Amino acid sequence: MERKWWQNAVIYQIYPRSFQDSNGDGIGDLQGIIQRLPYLGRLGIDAIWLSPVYKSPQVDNGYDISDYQDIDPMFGSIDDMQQLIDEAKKYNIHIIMDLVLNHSSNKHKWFEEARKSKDNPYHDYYVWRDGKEGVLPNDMHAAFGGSAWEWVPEVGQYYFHQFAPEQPDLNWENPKVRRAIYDMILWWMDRGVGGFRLDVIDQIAKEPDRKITQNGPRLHEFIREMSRETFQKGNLITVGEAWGATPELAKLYSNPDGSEFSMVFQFEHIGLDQQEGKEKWDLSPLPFLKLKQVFSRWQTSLYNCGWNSLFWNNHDLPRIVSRWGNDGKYRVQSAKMLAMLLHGMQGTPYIYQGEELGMTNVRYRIEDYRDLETLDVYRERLEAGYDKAEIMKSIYAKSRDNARTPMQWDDTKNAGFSTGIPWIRVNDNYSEINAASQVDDPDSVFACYQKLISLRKEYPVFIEGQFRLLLEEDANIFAYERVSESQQLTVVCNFFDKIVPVRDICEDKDKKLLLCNYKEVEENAILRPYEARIYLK
Ligand code: TEU
Ligand code: CA
Repeated sequence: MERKWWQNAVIYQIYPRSFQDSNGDGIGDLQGIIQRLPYLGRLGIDAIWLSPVYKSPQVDNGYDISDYQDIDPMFGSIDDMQQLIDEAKKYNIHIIMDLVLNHSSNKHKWFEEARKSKDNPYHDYYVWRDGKEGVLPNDMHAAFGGSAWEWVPEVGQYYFHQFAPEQPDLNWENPKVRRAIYDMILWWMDRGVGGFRLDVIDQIAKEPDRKITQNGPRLHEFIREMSRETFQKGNLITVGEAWGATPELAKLYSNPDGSEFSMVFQFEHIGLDQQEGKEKWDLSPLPFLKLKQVFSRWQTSLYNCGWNSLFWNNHDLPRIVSRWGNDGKYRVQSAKMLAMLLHGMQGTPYIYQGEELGMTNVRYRIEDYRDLETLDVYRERLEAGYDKAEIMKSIYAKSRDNARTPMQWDDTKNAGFSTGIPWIRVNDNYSEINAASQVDDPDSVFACYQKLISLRKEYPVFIEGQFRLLLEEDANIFAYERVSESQQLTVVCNFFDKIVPVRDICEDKDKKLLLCNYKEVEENAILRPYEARIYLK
């Protein structure tokens, strides 16, 4: 298999506004990230996925872009951005920019022109429908609540927005829009970025008259054109966010011929702990056997014909140690187990800021939440008569702000994140959970991630080995093997807080223990709470 650099790589996602503040305004920024490059170099990651830092009114924390080729002053300047790209290279770290191409901000000059009149040259950069005020084109809903249609009296039309009204959908049917986007991507490539993450990319070929949002008929045509016109001119990593992806579609998205992307983020595992056909707020216990089946299907489906991304967390998701691990007595063991389980699989692993420390969810008063999606659901469900305690239970479990509390650097004020007042409250547990207390501790969660990153570089079987699920029906253990011509990995994880028997998997004397999340293996025949082991043969 001709290997690409990103197949050996481990990617670290930074949510800039919560990572490191360098000028005391309580908001993380680019100079703060530059200050923390030595920490990221020590962790051993190969690239940073940077959530948006472009000019933006910040309605959706930067996922509403008003200038794709300039940096919002709250994060710094375009010179700071270039400095980060150049400085990161000294640590062999590529910078991956987050491209939000499904929609722009309503403050983008394109939209400000487009809304002036129907014959404005930018009008068809967006998706408009004639209508009468109060008579919606159809009953489509937006992801952040309310109708997907917004009335503009000046033109006597509605525009389409899959997200907030301040995030009007771009019209990809218009070749001028596509050309402007490709020129912008090439501009970033010329500045030396190492790749792109493409926000909700499977929603760009929308057809609202047929109520199509994901996987529209022209989607792969648009993606292939964009790839030809831009990505294929460089040696980039490209990862598309595709909530509607299936393994079959992922074979197109991550075709080794490079015709579309390197890989996609698919979310089948992420949706498992919500009630069927409902929203993420409608909680349901994790079906563990199904989790194993989902991972196994994605691993086997893409083997030798595509490529997986591997992730538990991102800036939209609750923190995995609270979600499917144990953020109390077994926080360290379960955080390590989840890391070992994921990093032993085939694909490119993504570490979300703070995941490498075992950072946890929060339980704030509603006044302390900042995310519009959280505040929308609180208001909507209160108005709909839901019990307030039930609403807060959903918010504690699934609010995106769980991932957006400031990075916990040390046990000084504001966890060393800012000398000012942080834009969002720091998690109260920062004095126990922080980088300073872990970077020199060989038994820390941080050290476990460092080890996993180095093992991936040392043993080719992590990259090449064929995945096979073991103990498929075991209700407590997630075990699999990875087999290449010369090596074999066996990964065995107890997913729960109790002692469980493990049959002969660990008995094989030819297997060398590469990593365990307890100080040592006492008894081969059992796994302690959240115990995980990686063997090499
Ligand atoms: O997220 C896409 C998306 O669908 C998520 O908003 C998801 O539906 C939600 O988080 C589940 O609770 C991307 C970005 O990652 C997200 O931060 C943006 O808000 C969204 O697109 C709009 O750009
Ligand atoms: Ca700042």
